[in-house]
Amino acid sequence: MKKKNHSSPFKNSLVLASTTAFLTAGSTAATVTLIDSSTNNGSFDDAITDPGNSTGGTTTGTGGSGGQRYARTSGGTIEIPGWNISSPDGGFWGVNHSDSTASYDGLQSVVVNDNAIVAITSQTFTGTFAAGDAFNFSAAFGNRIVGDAGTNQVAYNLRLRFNDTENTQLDLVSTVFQDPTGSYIDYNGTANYTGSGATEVFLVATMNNKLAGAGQGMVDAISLSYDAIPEPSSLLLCLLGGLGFMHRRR
Ligand SMILES: [Ca+2]
Ligand SMILES: [Ca+2]
Repeated sequence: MKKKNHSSPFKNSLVLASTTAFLTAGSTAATVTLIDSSTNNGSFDDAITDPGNSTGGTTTGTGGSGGQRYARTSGGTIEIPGWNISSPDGGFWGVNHSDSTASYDGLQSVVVNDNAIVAITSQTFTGTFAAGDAFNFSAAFGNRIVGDAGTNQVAYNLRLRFNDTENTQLDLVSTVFQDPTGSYIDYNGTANYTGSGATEVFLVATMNNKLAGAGQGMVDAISLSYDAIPEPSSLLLCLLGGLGFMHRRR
């Protein structure tokens, strides 16, 4: 025998109304953009004027299509808008554009040549972060083949570091990229903050090109934003409001 459905269409409509109110309240938390192509130089394309601490082993100039080029071969730091770029052990690395495959977004990207590891550190962002806050990210990782028959491997990592007592770190991406054709790949995703009480966060991107092959690694088009979890008090008020609405209508 078929079970009788005791729910009336009217009651179902009340549940729907309550659910809609809940979702509306939850979505009012604004997305805060920390890095994208137009915020804090996520495309690495902002004009570079006399980057600090770029003496010694530095070559500067204009890339093949008009982008700027600041490269180093002896360690140190290149300071560009929004970022500090450093290499602990030399090699050839920097902000570069020399041909049509060297940038994913605009004219400039960060490049690491063979036998170098590069750390790309964002400026520090302040906020009030709570466990569960969602950090949304994307980046394009490039593999540019330079005379090595497509064997080049580059290890890429994006990591968030928070200033809480737990020293929370979130690994957003950790991967080794090898593409015999030379190309970019897109990464995007979301990671939830797991610590408590952080008031500052910054992003560290690293490229390790000491793996197989002598090509170049590149990173471009980094974006980072976060959505704060709704305050518990507002969730509770919303839930109570929904229940009260249902009660009045019964
Ligand atoms: Ca770019
Ligand atoms: Ca390599």
